[in-house]
Amino acid sequence: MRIDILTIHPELLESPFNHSIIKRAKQKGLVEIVIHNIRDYSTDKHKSVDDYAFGGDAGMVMMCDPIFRCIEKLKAERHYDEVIYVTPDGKTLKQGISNRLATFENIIILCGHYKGVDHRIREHLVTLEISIGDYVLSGGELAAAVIVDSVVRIVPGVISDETSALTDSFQDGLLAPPVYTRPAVYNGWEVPAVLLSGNFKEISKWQEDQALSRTKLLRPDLLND
Ligand code: 6GU
Repeated sequence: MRIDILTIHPELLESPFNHSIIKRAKQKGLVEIVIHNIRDYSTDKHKSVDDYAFGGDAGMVMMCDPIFRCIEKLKAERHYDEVIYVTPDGKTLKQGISNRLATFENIIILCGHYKGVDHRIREHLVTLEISIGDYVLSGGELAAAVIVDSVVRIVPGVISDETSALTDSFQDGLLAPPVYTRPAVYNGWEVPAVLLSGNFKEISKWQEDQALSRTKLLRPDLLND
């Protein structure tokens, strides 16, 4: 899978993709993440990427031309399954969206800043708009990093223990059960006895019961979706 990210702050995206699971996915050749500085596609002598909003509103708007030129260059090189714009007024990211994105060959993620991008980019080039939740961020870069992380970790082959990704919270619509490691008693605090029993049928049943009761208690909204 190839992910192209368009931003005016490429430095914000240097670190998140060079650690842990995403780093290993890149090393294994399972994903390629390419960051593009939108400013490199500006054609005026000041390398402008934004301008005043029509209508007299305060704040700057990201201009069409550099974004258009960058997207058109990429589209001439390969087919893209989605051109995603990260924005607080997009569809809220859920596991199901990440699962679908993980099946794609190539995607573009456009990060907005200031008051956002010229709406004509959204109307004519963007195919999917995603928000990561109901709060405002300074720009789309951290949201893009969240989306990429949630997608890359479920690309087949990325997590070597295939079952591990499938037992994540949300993957079955429920929160994950509690987990423990050695020692079996710490400070007098005991690990639930069933987990030490070696009875895998009983252990599975306990984990399923825990997942359901914790979801009912902590996120009852998930059970109605
Ligand atoms: Cl995708 N972008 C910005 N700027 N703020 C957000 C967001 C995205 N999702 C939630 N808040």
